[in-house]
Amino acid sequence: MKLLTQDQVEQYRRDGFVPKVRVMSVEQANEARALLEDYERRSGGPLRGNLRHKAHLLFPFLSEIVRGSRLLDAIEDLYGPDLLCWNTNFFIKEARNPAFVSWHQDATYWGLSSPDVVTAWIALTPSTMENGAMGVIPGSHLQKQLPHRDTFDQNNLLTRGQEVAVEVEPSKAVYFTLEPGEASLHHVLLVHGSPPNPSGDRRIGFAIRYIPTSVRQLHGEESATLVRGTDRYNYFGHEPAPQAEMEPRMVALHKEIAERNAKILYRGTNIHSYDDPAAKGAYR
Ligand SMILES: O=C(O)CCC(=O)C(=O)O
Repeated sequence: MKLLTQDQVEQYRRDGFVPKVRVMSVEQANEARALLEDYERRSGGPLRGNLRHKAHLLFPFLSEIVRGSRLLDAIEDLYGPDLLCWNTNFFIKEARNPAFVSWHQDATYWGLSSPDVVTAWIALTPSTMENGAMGVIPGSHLQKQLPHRDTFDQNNLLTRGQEVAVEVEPSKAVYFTLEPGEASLHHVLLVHGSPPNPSGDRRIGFAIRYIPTSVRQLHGEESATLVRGTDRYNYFGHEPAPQAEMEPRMVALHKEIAERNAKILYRGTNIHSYDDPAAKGAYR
């Protein structure tokens, strides 16, 4: 075991999550928030559309976070030494804002060949009961894939506003309270969601999706970032690391990659891109 305890690994297998692991110092997380907000100020506002996805291809500070050795030690304890970062997504809830995340399983539209997929949700601000912390239904990952319905709710942070189409008992939920630099880890089939943020400050989560290299995309060509070990399968094209913020070659590559990924996530709808006006989610 490299970072997690045996109990934490057992909890992940049994309950579908590890509620808290420190993966960065508070100072490093505060610095990451400052860099994000500095960019937002210079570019005229909160990250929108495509830029909320795979931003680790555009910003060196995020590229370093996805490759963080403490974080990867925890992921290796769950899925072995050969690891890809398949995706990253910012979940930013602005202060006093109705944006929320409906109860859902991540696996529903991701198109991956196996449920060996874990999210490290890193807090770049405190995440608390007051500002819309994420809640999960323990053990729900053992039910396999559940049916979902798309709502395209304006205030839903998910791409299709998808929600699980079976009764969820909110009283069973466990909420993750995190300080900056702490992460929760959750399984791709775990039912989870989060309420709005009525507080006076933003709640920022950076969600990193990791897979072992043996996992494939079933619905088209995709790329991923090799973050540890060797890729003996080569199911995904390998993504380069950015050397500077918004390098033109990376901006072009990121656009292509995000559009390909959006086509997979929005398959079966008329939407083809995160920036499509018909994608009504709060990501826009
Ligand atoms: O940020 C949230 O509250 C929800 C995040 C989420 O749904 C995810 O990371 O899969």
